[in-house]
Amino acid sequence: MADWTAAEKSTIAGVWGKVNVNEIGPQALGRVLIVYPWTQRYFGSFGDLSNAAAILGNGKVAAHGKVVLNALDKGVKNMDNVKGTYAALSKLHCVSLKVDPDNFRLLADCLTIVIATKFGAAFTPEIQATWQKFLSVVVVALGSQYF
Ligand code: HEG
Repeated sequence: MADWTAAEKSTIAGVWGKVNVNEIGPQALGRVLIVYPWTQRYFGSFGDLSNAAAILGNGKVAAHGKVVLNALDKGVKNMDNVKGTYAALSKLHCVSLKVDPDNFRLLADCLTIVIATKFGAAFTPEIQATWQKFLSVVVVALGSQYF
């Protein structure tokens, strides 16, 4: 899939090392559900998603945000085989969960925004570029079993 330079790998490891999954995961998924409300259709069993405060205070959203970011950890640790790492998860989202793969990009973008807000000036444009390259590869990998 993608070839990574040592500098890119180090940048990704650096960003990821500063991400608290338990904090950023809930915020990123919460932001997706608020900014793109149609994504709520996949989480019908999660209870109250009726407004931003309800979403950000929803324990099931928080728990699932952590699950998603813990899955991202696998990609960070397997940067040379991101596609293989997410093959089964892609199939699950396609066949069982029936998640429109466009939504992976939305989640990636919200995650970047949450990280940028948290890191501030330390999240330079160069770091952002490498980080978004990595997330793009993850998004493509998660969509790879759809066709
Ligand atoms: Mg998905 C379940 C990872 C985006 C909707 N997601 C899961 C699970 C993982 C995961 C690890 C648990 C799988 C299992 O039970 O074996 N999701 C994951 C990643 C990303 C992502 C890594 C993107 C980076 N997911 C995503 C998006 C949506 C979505 C954008 C919908 C808008 N995921 C979804 C749903 C479930 C999972 C509805 C089942 C949740 C449940 O019922 O607990």
